[in-house]
Amino acid sequence: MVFGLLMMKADQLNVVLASDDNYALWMGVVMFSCLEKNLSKKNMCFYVIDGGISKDNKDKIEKMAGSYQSSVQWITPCGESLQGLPIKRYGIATYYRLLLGQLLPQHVSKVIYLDCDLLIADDLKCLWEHDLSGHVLGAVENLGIASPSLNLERQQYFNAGVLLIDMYQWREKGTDDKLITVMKKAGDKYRYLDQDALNTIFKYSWSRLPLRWNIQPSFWSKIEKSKWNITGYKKEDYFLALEKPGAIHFLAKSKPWNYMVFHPYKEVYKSLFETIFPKQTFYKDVSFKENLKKLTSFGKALKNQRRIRRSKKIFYDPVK
Ligand SMILES: [Mn+2]
Repeated sequence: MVFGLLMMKADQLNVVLASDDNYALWMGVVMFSCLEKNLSKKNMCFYVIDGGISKDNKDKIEKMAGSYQSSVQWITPCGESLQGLPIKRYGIATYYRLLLGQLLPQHVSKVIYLDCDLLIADDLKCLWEHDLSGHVLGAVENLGIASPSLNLERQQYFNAGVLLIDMYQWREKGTDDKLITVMKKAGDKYRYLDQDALNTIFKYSWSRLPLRWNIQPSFWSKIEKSKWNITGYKKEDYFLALEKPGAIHFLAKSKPWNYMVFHPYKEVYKSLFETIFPKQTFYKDVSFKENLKKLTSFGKALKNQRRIRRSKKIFYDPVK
């Protein structure tokens, strides 16, 4: 019996996500792509920190996960410790990843944290088994710029959209409290809020994950301009990511559900969404007036179309 329990745990892969109702279905896409790519048949367990997801959306997500014999555990956060923190454009749910120590069940010793604006394109097992070499956390460098709020070299600043976390160490080091303390101390100073807080606490002490596990929008321009040398990754890392993408991150303004956004994976994302939630409308901003404002980004859009043609090797076939 005990042996059986141990076996079950060893084979379990924990994913943690956080969302409010606005992002619930986008989160559903992340979960669906995790399950579709779970070729190693790991027992995938989702912990969702629930920032007010409606019953209707929860049902949709549970139904989808259930069809893969996977379970979802909803965790209701108590917002007390977050009171008084600046929200900016992100919403309170962005802070939940700072409270993982107190929110996740104590027996959870390792997790993969995923943002809700991702598309998983490979088996998470490869990420799960990455050796953190004693570090609390693993992440991919932020390919854009380092946050102007921190005095940190660009190669040392990580993006917090995909994290591999040793929860045992996280708790032991009192990470929740440390993060909230620096966050409160910084007040309005942090441009990227919780990502800046994480970078402050884990400064020079994070493990660098392979680039393919967090492919950010500026990845494509770095490839085109051969500008990998300004980042901490090598040319080989970029080409491996192109060949074998792990997670596509639609960060900042590159959200695929915005009409005037062009991204090499936009169509793939859209077709996945329509497969999972056939009755839902995909675009959030189809009004003419709204899009007129965005016409200025049209040059950028054409450039991205060229990128799509060039990176023919990038594909994601949900049917396979
Ligand atoms: Mn994100």
